[in-house]
Amino acid sequence: MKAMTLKGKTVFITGASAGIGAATAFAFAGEGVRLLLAARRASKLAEVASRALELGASAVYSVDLDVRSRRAVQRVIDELPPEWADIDILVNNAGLSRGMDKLYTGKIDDWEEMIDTNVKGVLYVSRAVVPGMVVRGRGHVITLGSMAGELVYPNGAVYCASKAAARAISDGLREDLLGTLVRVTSVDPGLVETEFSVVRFHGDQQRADNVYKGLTPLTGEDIADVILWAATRPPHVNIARVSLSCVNQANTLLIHREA
Ligand code: NDP
Ligand code: 8X3
Repeated sequence: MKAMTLKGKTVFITGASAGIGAATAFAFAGEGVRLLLAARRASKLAEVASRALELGASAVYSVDLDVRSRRAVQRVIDELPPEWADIDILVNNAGLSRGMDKLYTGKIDDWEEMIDTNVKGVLYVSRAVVPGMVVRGRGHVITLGSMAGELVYPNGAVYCASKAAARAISDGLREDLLGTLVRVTSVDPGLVETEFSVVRFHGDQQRADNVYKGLTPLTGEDIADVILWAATRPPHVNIARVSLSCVNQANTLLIHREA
């Protein structure tokens, strides 16, 4: 069977203002989709929107959204203009890590932010969007998990737990959607150089750069490529999970760095 064409489909990407989300917006734009983009930084989102239009998106609608707010998520979905309401593909990408601390001395505010964004945010957005997909009899939910959800690393227990939860949510959603034509995919990367580590270390660029020192990390474009590939498989094919890393990384604990 032939790959699916996405022209004219409505693709909703959370966390589209930077990194993997922005790269995914650009990759989908090249397919002529209609892009619904969400994040908190409206000015960054506007830059992504205008580049996406240059790259071929047939239309872009941007929303200022904090996925941690259950009410805001529901309001944004409920108040979409009718021509944007039928979401074909949801990319649950908004997410972050905060800090690297031993669990027993960790900052509870950091924990709350990670769990509220990476777990509850994915749940709120999926809960608001998926019922429409079920009614329309088609759809695809693609969620960013992580290699961190497969193997816990020291000082990262809460981030790793949030990504293990994201994976469980994808697996459960796939089971609960059985009998519908809605597909569910978890994309689980290793180290990707984006704003991720700068955010984790609260703006400490030097510390963030050290995360990728001596290796060639994945890029946002590498992940966007996988997301687009999963979305364009023939309609009877469901890519359940893709785990990928740069060649310098075997898992979260085993990384080769050149001196
Ligand atoms: P970036 O920091 O570059 O981008 C994160 C995006 O998420 C930004 O657009 C940010 O937008 C958005 N975001 C964060 N919090 C919220 C919120 N509360 N509401 C709405 N949007 C939010 O990181 P990445 O692109 O690397 O991360 C994207 C996803 O990929 C995350 O889920 C991350 O866990 C996952 N991932 C990343 C890996 C990596 O090594 N980089 C590896 C594996 C998975 P804004 O601040 O404008 O709201
Ligand atoms: C991000 C990858 O290994 O920095 O999910 O946690 S890692």
